[in-house]
Amino acid sequence: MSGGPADSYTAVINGPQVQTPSGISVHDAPVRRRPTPWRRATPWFLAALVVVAIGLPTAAAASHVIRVAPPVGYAHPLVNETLVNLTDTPAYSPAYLSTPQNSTLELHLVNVGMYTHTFTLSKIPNHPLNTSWTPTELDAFFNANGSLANLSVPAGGSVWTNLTFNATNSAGFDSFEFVSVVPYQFQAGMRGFLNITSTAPGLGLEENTSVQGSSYLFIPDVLDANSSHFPVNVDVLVTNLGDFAHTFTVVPQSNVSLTPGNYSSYFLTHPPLVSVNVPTGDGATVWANFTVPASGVYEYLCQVSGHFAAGMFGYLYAGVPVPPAPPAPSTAIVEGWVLIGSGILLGIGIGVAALASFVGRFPPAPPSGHGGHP
Ligand SMILES: [Cu+2]
Repeated sequence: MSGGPADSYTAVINGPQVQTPSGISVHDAPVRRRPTPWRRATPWFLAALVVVAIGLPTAAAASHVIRVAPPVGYAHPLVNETLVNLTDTPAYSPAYLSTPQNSTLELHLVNVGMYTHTFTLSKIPNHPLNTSWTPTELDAFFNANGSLANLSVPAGGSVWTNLTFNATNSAGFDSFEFVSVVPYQFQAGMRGFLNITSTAPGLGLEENTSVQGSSYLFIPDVLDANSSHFPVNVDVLVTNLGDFAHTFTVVPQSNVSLTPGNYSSYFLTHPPLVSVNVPTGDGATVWANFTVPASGVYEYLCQVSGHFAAGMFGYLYAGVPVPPAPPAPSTAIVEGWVLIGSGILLGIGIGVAALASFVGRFPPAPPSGHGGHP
């Protein structure tokens, strides 16, 4: 960006010299070609332009990030028409999709970032891709195995696609990984999973959560089992995003909040609705299929020693509304300061330019030995 102004700067200085008629004596030239005040201020305007050039994209990026902040932590309802945002994090939001077998999933892919992303869906079910692969190795995998979808979505772009899952490409409880094959986006975490449920639409509910071993979290830590009839069957696909073993254990009574100190003794007399061991290994999955007896809020947690205390729990909202998503204040505050900083940079640039143009109005002191008179 700074190349443009620098080029025009050179043209302004060189122009009069190039056009100087050959008949004019050399010592006349400095007097006749003395820069006008505005031309003298040109370098300062260019300096201000550089400051502006630095400040503007930063400000744009900051406001952009605020706009695309994904609603982390909340489950999506089971629908066949699904909106997926592609962000510069880089990430998919949501990263977990589901559709019943023998259904068509209408995907609306919206790139809310400033970089191109792809939605590339692996053809091989239940086969997590290796995040330590290089971009070349990732390309080699898709070249060798093909893909169910491979869509490039440009910055600000929007693409619709229909994906049909039947006995040909999905035999049942399958999970297909989707990634961005733009170099280093998959490696930076741009991956998600499309899960095929065997639950017929309308007969039950299906949700997804994943466990993150490194920071002891369920993502999301809120599941929405939006049903009007009870009891209802709920299927939760749990995906391990880390290397540690975990459990997905649902408290049998609604509106009971256990603590790390009392959950073990509580479960002795109140067996969980379900408790599944989440297999170790990044991308490993297990289904938790259970029946929710009545509406209410059901806590779920990990029973591995120390994990609950470290924050590994969440809540399943069954037939009751999920509370609104909390804002993400930390990033907003940081980005607010970036905006303010950019504004200050812009102000300094304008101030420098104004001052320089004012100072530039005064002619320089005449050189010694050369009077202004002939
Ligand atoms: Cu755990």
